Amino acid sequence: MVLQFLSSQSVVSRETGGELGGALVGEPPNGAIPVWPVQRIFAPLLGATSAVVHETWRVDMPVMSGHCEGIVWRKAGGLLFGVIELDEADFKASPDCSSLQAASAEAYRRIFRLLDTEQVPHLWRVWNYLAEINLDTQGLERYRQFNIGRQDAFLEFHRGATGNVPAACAIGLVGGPLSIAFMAGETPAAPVENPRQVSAYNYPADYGPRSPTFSRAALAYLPDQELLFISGTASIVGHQTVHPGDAVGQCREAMANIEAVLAESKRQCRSQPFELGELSYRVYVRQAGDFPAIRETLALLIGQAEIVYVQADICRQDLLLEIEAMASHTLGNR
Ligand code: 3EB
Repeated sequence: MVLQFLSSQSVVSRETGGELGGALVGEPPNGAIPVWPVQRIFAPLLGATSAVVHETWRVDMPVMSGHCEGIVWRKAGGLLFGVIELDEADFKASPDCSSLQAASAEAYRRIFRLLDTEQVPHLWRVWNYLAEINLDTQGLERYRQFNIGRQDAFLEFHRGATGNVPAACAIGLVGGPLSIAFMAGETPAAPVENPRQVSAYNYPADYGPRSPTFSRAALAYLPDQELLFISGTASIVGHQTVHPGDAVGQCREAMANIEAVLAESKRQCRSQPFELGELSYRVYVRQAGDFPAIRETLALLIGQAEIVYVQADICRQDLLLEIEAMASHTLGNR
């Protein structure tokens, strides 16, 4: 089986076969949205010629569809892609647990139950979006509330919250539900960490009562394919934000981090080493005004790569951008 990632600025809501899932980034579309699991990321695109980008994961074999506890999912060849959207208003807050924390824990519990049932236990990559990520409510920033709920669910399902955790991103939107998309497999992914950064799951308590549960990158395997998922990567060295207020400085530092992750992945990967120029990128920019300088900086560093720019909030108030990326290699097994 071959897994393909496609990005399109034209409408692709008609099924042509093999669609596993995807994302729709930009303005809410006028037309129909696909019937396969699609994460809706309503945030302005920057520098794009269309108002919306459709990203699709496709395989060359029949897919199975299902829905369970609010998760819409599809599965093929030992691979499962799903999307869950939860409305925080459906979760009751208590003095020691905000509705976002409760919704986050519940979303992950449902995901873990589904993965156990469908026998694709290994979470490879998770895409997390929440409204007002930097807002303080009940005395705690919402991103930190999300981190408590997420970690609780990992521990409750005996998955551990360090080491073998998925690649991820956690991004703030203006409004909308808690939205989580995930890709999981029958076989475990190999986590990759960044020697320039403290592993996020070991961040000190200055960044919240519970550490974020994600790895810097993951190498995942299909029989004939090696996938590299690089998590949201920001201008953090050690555990500290560097270049506050300097979007170009943050952009260069984030790319230095991605290069460090690539160098680490080189030591672990089974195919040819992954290189900067072959990755597909999604870049989240906090302030639209920083976009031209960031685009220029990245053009010098990575040239002609495929880059989708999105205006969105990052999980620390002082971070101005975050860059995630992925790529796939064929394995020469046969
Ligand atoms: C960082 O390195 C920046 O909480 O899932 C990047 C990727 C970040 C994933 C997450 C957070 C997450 O800490 C923020």
